[in-house]
Amino acid sequence: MRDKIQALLDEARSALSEADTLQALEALRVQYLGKKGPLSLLLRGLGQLSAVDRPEAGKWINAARGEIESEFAARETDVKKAARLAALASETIDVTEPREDYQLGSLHPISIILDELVDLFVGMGYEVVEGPEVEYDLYNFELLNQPKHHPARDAQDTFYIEDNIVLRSHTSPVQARTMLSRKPPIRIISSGRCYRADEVDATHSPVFHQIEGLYIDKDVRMSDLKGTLEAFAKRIYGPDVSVRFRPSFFPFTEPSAEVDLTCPACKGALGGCRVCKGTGWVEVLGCGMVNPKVLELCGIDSGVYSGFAFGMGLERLAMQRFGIPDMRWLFEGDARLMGGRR
Ligand code: 2NM
Repeated sequence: MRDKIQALLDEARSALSEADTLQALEALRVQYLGKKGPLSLLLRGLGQLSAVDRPEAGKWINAARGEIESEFAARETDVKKAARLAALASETIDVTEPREDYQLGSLHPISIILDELVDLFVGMGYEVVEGPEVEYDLYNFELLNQPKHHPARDAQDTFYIEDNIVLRSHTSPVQARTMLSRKPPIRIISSGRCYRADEVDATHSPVFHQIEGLYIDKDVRMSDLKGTLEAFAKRIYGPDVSVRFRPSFFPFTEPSAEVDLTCPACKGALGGCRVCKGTGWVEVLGCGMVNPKVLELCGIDSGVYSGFAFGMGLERLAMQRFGIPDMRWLFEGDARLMGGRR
């Protein structure tokens, strides 16, 4: 009996050591520990032994059963661990492996233009100032010499939140806030999203971006404005660009001017091109000497100080620079506009 059990143990052990899947283990479990397995048979056969031998034999059988069960458990742990290691090895993903069709993105055209302008004006000593996009009527209009019933305040052009609160229609309220809170010399640029109730088309968007500059000190003259904007034009468009000032009107500046540059696409060639509509010139910005009324409204003595201001739309600059024919392209998020390339 003892030998029989020992042989059975040896056999089970060697079978176990060769089982390397959970299925194989389960099959062996049925084979050795199942109701029809050898141990069960031996147990059932106990009745044929003498009463003297029976308890001893019962102990052996149960001890063998315990042994086999614990070896099964140990083997099961090993097999599971091996299976997990194999899975880890075969399912490994090398996240550093480069894709062949990798798309390199780039900044949005508006961001490229803005970064460049901020760089330029910061280099000239200007400081970037930000302000709220939801603005009081006071800062957006009143202090900028656009009293109630001024045509530019028409509800058709401006998004009203409440009677006296609007979505800013330009970034000038940031300039007004700065004039009120600081003493000259003031040399700032402000930029960001602006809002006007325009229908969407190839040249209009209800959300657009402006950058504006303001310089206030003693003895600031129109010639300073012209020099500053010529430096801006040559730095952004190259030394060959020509700058043209045309008289214009803005309520917050007097005198006011609009500034044209020789077309960056055709360089002002005779006959022009699509970008400049055949004129050889493109309009880039508005500017002027800050209206003394605005200085006074913003707490600056116009008898002592003078200043200039200028403002430009980033969409128009980006369209001219990158040859984008339709402003909607700037807002639609098409990856081709973001420099996606292989
Ligand atoms: C423009 C054109 C002309 C401007 C004026 C001011 C302020 F606050 F100083 F009065 N800020 N920006 C200005 C002047 C803006 O944009 C086309």
